[in-house]
Amino acid sequence: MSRQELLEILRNHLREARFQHVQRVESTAIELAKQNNVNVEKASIAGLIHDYAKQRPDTDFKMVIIKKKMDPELLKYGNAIWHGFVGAEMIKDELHVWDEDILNAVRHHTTGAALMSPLEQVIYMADYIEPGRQFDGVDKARKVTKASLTDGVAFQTKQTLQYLIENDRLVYPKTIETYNAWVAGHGGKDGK
Ligand code: DGI
Ligand code: FE
Ligand code: FE
Repeated sequence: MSRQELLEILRNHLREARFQHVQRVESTAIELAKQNNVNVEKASIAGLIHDYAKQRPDTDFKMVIIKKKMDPELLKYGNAIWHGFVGAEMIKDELHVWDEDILNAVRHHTTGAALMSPLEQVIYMADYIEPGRQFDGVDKARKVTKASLTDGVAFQTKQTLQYLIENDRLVYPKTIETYNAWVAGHGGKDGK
């Protein structure tokens, strides 16, 4: 499938604001890929498709979780967690993307993971710092990520967990694994 064909599919799947977001994530991912010796074409594809499933109804996600015998714990969560983990399955079935590095970048773009390939790190960060993002600390996040991709991952992970706790949100276990590996494991007093 050409980039143009993929863009048409995404345009039909996503609301305009979300369609613009994924194109900004693509540009940011390409930039980060070049700076970090990551495959630029994979960064482009993963950036474009990372939110492919974001606008699907909850019933679609629940059906896939059950049909594919995914972890039933997933059913306790919602769109924020499903659109990555379950979205990757929809991408395989509907877009026929089979590259596991790209699929893992989609799976882990919201929660991160203890082990993330450089491509996964690029997509995790590009989604967080793309030029349309506006939140307290985004400029710091951009600066840290430009200096060091892995420091960017640690920065986002800490901010996100703090945000979830402050708002009494359900924390997906993978989010805690990411925190333990990337924040507590790096220079903290329990760290290596
Ligand atoms: O899809 P986007 O809006 O572009 O961005 P995203 O996929 O990174 O989603 C961000 C949202 O996901 C943000 O509101 C925080 C939320 N999130 C991240 N980790 C967790 C989480 N929500 C819950 N409930 N639990 C988590 O562990
Ligand atoms: Fe997302
Ligand atoms: Fe996104």
